[in-house]
Amino acid sequence: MLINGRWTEDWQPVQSQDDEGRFIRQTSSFRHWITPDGAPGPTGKGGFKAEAGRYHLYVAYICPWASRVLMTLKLKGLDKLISVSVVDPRLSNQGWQFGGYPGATEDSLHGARFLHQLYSRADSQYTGRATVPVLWDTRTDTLVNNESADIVRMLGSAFDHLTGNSLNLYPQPLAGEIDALSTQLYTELNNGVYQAGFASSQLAYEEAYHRVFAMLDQLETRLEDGRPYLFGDTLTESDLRLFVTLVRFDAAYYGLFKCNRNTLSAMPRLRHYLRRILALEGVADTVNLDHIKAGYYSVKALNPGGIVPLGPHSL
Ligand SMILES: N[C@@H](CCC(=O)N[C@@H](CS)C(=O)NCC(=O)O)C(=O)O
Repeated sequence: MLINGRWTEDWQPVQSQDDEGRFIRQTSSFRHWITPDGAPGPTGKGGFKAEAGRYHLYVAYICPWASRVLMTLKLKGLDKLISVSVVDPRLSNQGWQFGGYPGATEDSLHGARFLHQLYSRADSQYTGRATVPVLWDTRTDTLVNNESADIVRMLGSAFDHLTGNSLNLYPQPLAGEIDALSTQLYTELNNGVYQAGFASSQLAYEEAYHRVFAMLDQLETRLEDGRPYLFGDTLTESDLRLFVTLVRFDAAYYGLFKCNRNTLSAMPRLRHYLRRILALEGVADTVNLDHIKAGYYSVKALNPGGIVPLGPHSL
């Protein structure tokens, strides 16, 4: 991680943990918002006006949080207004790095070798981990926001006057329910699989395992009435949250994270739901199964030999 803007030790997957060995994820620290006119958003400072060609996004295809931002970019037709760099899926001793892997890119803005260089460029005293996604402002040469929940929300509406895209992933009448379900999806599932995978005690692993499958069972039941999306006919942020974990489940979480009561392919409604979202225009471009497998299985603490499983071959 970075301490006062300097890279200090080899990258480790576990960020912090509690006394019982439960994995704890770091909270994000750059929280400015792009808005239509540059007025300040709910957090951070103003000055980040929605403009074509001004912003750049750094992502990893392996990362579910970065991927939901990429999905938003595609679904909202923003990929022509906001450029993207993709890190190498394999974590190095200095965390995310650029180039050198099929489908990854260089840092087209700064030519950085490691993602952490962007964090210390934005804040020379930054202390913390260098995570994806990163939303970068080329005008002021700084990091706007590194919290995917914020980025999904702001990309969901800030550029609508420029794109004419009216897809609303956060409709006001559903806002309360979306927030409640999103919190539950995050704790039980999106982060729940990581808590199973990175648990450092049997107790912490089993707790997380049971919570993951209780949530999946609950979702399988929710889809029983044939609804296409979690809230019926309307695709929302919650569907993006769920999709990114489902699409990684059989390839990474089932094996590497020991979430192996059953594969997702054994849950017919969730499987159909996954395929339905994957078929939406642009979404398949955000899913790279090869990066997902290579990335997760590069975490030496969980897979010291670095062997990447051959299957599954498709979703
Ligand atoms: N709160 C962040 C979490 C992002 C996150 O944890 N990203 C992971 C990859 S899935 C990461 O970059 N980890 C690198 C590290 O912790 O050093 C968000 O949702 O945007």
